[in-house]
Amino acid sequence: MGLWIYLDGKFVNEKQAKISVFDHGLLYGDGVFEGLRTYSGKIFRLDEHIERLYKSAKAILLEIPVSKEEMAQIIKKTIKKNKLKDSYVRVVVTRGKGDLGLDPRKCPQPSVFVIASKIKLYPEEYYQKGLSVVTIATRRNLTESLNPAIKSLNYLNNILAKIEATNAGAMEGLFLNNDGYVAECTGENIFIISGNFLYTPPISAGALDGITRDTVLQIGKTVGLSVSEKLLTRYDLYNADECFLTGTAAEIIPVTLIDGRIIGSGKSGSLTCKIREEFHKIVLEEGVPIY
Ligand code: PXG
Repeated sequence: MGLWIYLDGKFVNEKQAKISVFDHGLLYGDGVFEGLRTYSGKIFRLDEHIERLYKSAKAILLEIPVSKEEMAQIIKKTIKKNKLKDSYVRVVVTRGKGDLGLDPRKCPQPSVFVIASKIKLYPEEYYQKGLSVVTIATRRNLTESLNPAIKSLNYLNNILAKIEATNAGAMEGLFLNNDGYVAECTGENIFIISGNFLYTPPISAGALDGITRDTVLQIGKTVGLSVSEKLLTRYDLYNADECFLTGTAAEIIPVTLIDGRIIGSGKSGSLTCKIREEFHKIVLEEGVPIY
């Protein structure tokens, strides 16, 4: 049967879900996207994801052809149509079809599509033993060039980083910004715990304003940690008691090896485990019901 895909106002079977070779999303990476999760039939932080999508679009002067309310309905309908309860949802808005040439004015009609599918997580063992991370030579895009706060279809900076990490035999790559401070990983934000402090780099260091990141900052406070956004160096990471990554796909995953340095006990720290438990409670309690 295959999945039902929402594509420009219609539901089509995945085999029929096709985009033109003249779409500037494909030709130039000109477009924006979001990745959401549903847990037990509820969409986690739907409004926040929609807000971020429209902010990304505004930053690249792309007018999304449906309202935020319509977008919320489209997302819900796509999940329903595929009868999913625990899913990963990808929302994409491309610049649309246009003649060759960079100028976005060549593209009169942006395309919107939504894929609701199953999510593949890291194998469970990594949530216990943690990931190995290496610093990569490729620097995070300058905020003044292609701001990492924009979730654009142009993810080559991240893909190059992922390739470097894989080539180095690590599970994830750590991005530094052009000043040498820690920015984020290829598709996750990064946190450390030192004593009673929970730290993560500020968005201005070259990170995406992660929705899981925001949730974890709130959880940190409720579990009694002093939470702060601070510029971090690799030295801070190497000497942290605990380190973990956050993202919609990975949720909260410990990091136990960075550039060959064992972090903390070398397995998931107790506070990381606690934050993860709290996160799992929140995703089941909160969220917008689909059914
Ligand atoms: N940094 C970057 C560069 C990301 O792309 C995050 C941090 C975490 O943000 P959220 O809001 O998810 O906590 C991301 C998110 C995918 C996929 O399909 C990518 C992300 C999220 C979900 C799926 O590759 N990136």
